[in-house]
Amino acid sequence: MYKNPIETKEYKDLKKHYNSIQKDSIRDLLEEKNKENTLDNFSIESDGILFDFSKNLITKETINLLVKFADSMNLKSEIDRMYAGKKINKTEDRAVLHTALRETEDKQYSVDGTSIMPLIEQERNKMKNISEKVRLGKWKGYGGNAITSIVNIGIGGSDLGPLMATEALKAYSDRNLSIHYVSNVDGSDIMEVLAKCNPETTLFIIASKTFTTQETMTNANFAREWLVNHFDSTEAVSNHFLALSTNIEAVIKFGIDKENILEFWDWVGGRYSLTSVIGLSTMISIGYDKFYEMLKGFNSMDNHFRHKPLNENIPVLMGLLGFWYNNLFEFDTHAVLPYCQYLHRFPAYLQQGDMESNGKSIDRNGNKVNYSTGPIIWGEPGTNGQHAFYQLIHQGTKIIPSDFIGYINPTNSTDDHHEKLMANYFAQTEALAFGKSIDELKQENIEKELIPFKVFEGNRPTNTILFNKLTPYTFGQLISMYEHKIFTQGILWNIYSFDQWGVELGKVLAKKILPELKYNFSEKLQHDESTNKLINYYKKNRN
Ligand code: G6Q
Repeated sequence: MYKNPIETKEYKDLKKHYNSIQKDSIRDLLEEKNKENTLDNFSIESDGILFDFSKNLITKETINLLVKFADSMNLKSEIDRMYAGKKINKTEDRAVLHTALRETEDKQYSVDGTSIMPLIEQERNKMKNISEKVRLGKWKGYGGNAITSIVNIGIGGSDLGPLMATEALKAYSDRNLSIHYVSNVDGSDIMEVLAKCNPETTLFIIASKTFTTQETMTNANFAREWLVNHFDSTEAVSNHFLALSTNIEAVIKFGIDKENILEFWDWVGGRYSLTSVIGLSTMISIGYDKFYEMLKGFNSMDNHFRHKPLNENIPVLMGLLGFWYNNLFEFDTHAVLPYCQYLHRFPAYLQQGDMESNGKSIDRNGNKVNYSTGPIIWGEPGTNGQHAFYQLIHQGTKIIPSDFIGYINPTNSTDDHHEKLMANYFAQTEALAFGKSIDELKQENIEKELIPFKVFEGNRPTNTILFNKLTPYTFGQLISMYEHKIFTQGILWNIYSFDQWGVELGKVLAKKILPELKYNFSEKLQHDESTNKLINYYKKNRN
């Protein structure tokens, strides 16, 4: 039996502590009441990352109690169980070993008593060979032309990770190659991408763990037809199609050559698969060496998470602070705000990582939970978000704890863009924490009637995450950091973070309705009245 978190003594102690400090402000906590709360107590520097959590509604005692709570939920031994290859994804009877994918030293990871390191190395070498061949112009299409466009067809975990990473690391990419991503079963997605591609020079990567996903298979078949029509030969498929999958049989059935299949395994979850062969499009874009550098960054943070004591452990502290706000203050959402244009898809990626992992309401004992679990994750890059939704974060009725991610050195040297970007970055967390008081406004001679509208209460919690520069290495550290935050919270909430039955249901339901949408389907619809009516309206008006 796993413990119900809110029935532990440690949670109750936390709750008592919350009751005693909940009315305090960040300003008081940081500046006045508790002089021992110096920045040193609330920031961690590790392998080039500064994680500053001083602008939170916490005292040192909060952190002590949160860490004790994590201990009571056996966080440390659960981390060890993951690394030991135990089948912690119980409802799917699978181990969870994405950390092995970025192991750069010769550590032994095994599943069911068999080492998985040789498998990982074998596939990584295949990725290396393919990406080098493409990047050197040696991968030729059926007509003898070098490949210049890569189209990754996949969805969810087989799309968001490589897409986000390729965008994030664009500055390190080979600009002679264009990398595209098709995910949606809205045909406009693939049509717009194909319009930019020449069949002679296009390589399709079909990325699907199961190789049965409706969206991906529809787009893959469409792409295949587009290519075969052009060359008027099915033989062309071997020069233009690769597959990344765990389902080798289905790939072969689709018609992709065995040597063009890169494999991964059921102990790699879709949303944790970026460092598996699913990252091939990113490797083609930035090259093997940079990809390997990225893996090292991942590995550095993996080791930090695995070995650091809980109170010095960045992902653990992020997870605990999230728990503090989610379960004690009952704040429902969490914003992730990268001050970095290259990370513009990071919030979307994290939405899947976090919400698909911890959006659960059944605990590991199979019981419905009686407490809140995963928050709503959202965000946009700064400063764009400042001109859109920050109004609500500053002055709305909802409190939204936020992560501010920034880089000390810019990727591109321009005039003073970067100082302006970072001035905003620092100013926002300052304003969110300390606000603007009536007295300050009076001192600024603001008209009396306008003062209430211009008051900022402040007291909005933020984390400041500062890296030296966006490189493949620091990018790896960042992603791993959030992956382990998600793991931590799953343990604190006593839920299974690595299954996704909610996603599976959608896959089944859509398959049932599909034949009913055909014009010649004449049987009586068997849905509820609302759905029947909508389907009939659709069919009546479909050209
Ligand atoms: C990820 C989820 C889900 C999955 C997609 C695509 O963790 O399981 O997002 O990645 O549904 O699945 P396939 O890779 O099997 O096509």
